[in-house]
Amino acid sequence: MLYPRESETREVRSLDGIWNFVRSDQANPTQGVRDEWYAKELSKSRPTIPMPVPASYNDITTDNLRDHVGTVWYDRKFFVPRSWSKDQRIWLRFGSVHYEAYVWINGQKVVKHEMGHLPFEAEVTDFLNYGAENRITVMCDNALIQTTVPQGRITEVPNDGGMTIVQSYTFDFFNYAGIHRSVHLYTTPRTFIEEVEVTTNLSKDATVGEVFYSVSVNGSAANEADNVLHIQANLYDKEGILVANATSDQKLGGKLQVNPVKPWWPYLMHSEPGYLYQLEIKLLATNDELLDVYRLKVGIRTLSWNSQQFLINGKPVYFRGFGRHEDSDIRGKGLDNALMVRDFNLLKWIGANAYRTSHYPYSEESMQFADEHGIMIIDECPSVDTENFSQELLGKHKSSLEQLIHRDRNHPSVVMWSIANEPRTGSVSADSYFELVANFTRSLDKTRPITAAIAVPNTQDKAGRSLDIISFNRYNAWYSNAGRLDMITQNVIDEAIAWNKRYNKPIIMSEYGADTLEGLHMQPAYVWSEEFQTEVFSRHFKAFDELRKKGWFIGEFVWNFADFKTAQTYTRVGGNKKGVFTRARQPKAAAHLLRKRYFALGRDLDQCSFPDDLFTYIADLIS
Ligand code: GCB
Repeated sequence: MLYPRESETREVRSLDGIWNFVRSDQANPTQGVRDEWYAKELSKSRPTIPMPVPASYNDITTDNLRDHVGTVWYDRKFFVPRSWSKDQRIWLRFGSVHYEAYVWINGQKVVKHEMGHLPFEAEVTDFLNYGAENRITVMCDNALIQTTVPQGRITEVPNDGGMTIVQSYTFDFFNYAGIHRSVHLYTTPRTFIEEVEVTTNLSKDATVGEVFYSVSVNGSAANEADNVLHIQANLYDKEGILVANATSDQKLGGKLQVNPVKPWWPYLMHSEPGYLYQLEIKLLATNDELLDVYRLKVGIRTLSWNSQQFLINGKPVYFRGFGRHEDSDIRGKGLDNALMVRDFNLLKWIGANAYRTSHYPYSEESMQFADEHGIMIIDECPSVDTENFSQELLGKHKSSLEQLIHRDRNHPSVVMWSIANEPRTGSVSADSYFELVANFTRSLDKTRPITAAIAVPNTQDKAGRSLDIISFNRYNAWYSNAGRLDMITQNVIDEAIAWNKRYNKPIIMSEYGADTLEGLHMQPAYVWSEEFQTEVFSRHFKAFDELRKKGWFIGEFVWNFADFKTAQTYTRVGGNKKGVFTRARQPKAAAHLLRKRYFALGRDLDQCSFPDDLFTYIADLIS
């Protein structure tokens, strides 16, 4: 699915802003559908409150909307210009609604979509009033059950006043809900470019680059025998200079060659990381009439892997990064450009070259940003704590990967697919389940390796054989042997070796860390203090350096980039505090240590230079 972009043949309009909002009665979640609230303005059925889009709705009000379970409703009005009635199509596109969405335009149902964190769209050409006012209504359901991705449970339990509905889930982040990303209306010509798939290659000496593109076209002209559509593809460098072009003869795909090429490199692996070309795809009719134009950024790079290494452009990669969350005060999981740019500034400040989109796909805007800044992404689907493996769950799990790969396959920053976080891979049914999920993923994209972040002991795991790279999560000195800093280094070494021995594949430690309350200081280190987090990191670094010598240990990912909100439990003080940064995106003490390590690794492995302020002057004697 293509990101909505303007061009000489396309217009894009945002529907972001303040919408009207109604919550359904928890005990009666389908009432709005039965009573057809979508048939007229919501305010005619129920009192509405203002609700920002994009944002999670949970933390906006001062009442208990935070813990609402079930359906909520949004609506707003918008104008469609008269000029849009001309010979073209109009599309309505949501960047994401969590978890399930039903959408009506002027009272007519146009689309239903299940799965948070992923875009969906519908053609609304025939539903709109042109040169007039229109109404969009959205019903969003946040209920998670055993066959949703991720899974949860809805139970009815007694409370002080009678019975109430409770949502529970085992995953460790708040089930924020609502219209999380932007809503767009956009136009395309009647016959238009529907999909573009790009893959790239480099010559052995990395001087010549190849861009393979394949286009799918939708529209009546595509089916007319006498109208042989073709593609003109132009590739421009960063300065806007045309460096390659091709006209495909009666085909909707082809190859561009760039010589000399500037490959896409990760941050700190090269002096010019994140180099992007612009690919211009022009759809032409037989008579060379221009039907549609779509432009996208392309990074030219290769990925390869074997039983020991993961390589980019032929060079072994050592990942130094984070598990993260899309999470912030007030807006929850709502897209926020200020937060996104701040986060990338912090990632670069700290010298990270990668993150995992734990535990669901992140915004398309952040994927584009990662391309531009050379941050490698392990792209995770929304399957967390996967258990009770059923056919229905399998179908939805596969669908989440299909949607994810279609959305993200053209991003050079995406270097790996993660098919689950901490699935219960000790159970017998996990074996065939993950084989099916991994094979399905491979059938959609063979150019990237597959991983999953596993937490069961390696002796019990049944998924690793289906993966290309093994990632494991472990909390030494926290969930096991709490406070025992002397029980980290050897345990990490032993466990990584055991994983490698069992599967003979590259190994990543995809989570480690300790909850840390900003401002709590204790010497000697004590759990929850800043000193403790710093020590926990340092003991892990020691293990990682031992493991790096073995050749198959390829990365370290701290849990977590920033503090984030979770469900309420007695183990969480205002949320999960394992952030290296606070929820307000300020560094804790351990951030300064991590920064020194990540830059030291960058200098050692990739010859990057140190930032001037990496070390604080102490005395002439020490440098
Ligand atoms: C994990 C999970 C992550 C949690 C983390 C923790 O293993 O993958 O979602 O937040 O542990 O802090 O407990």
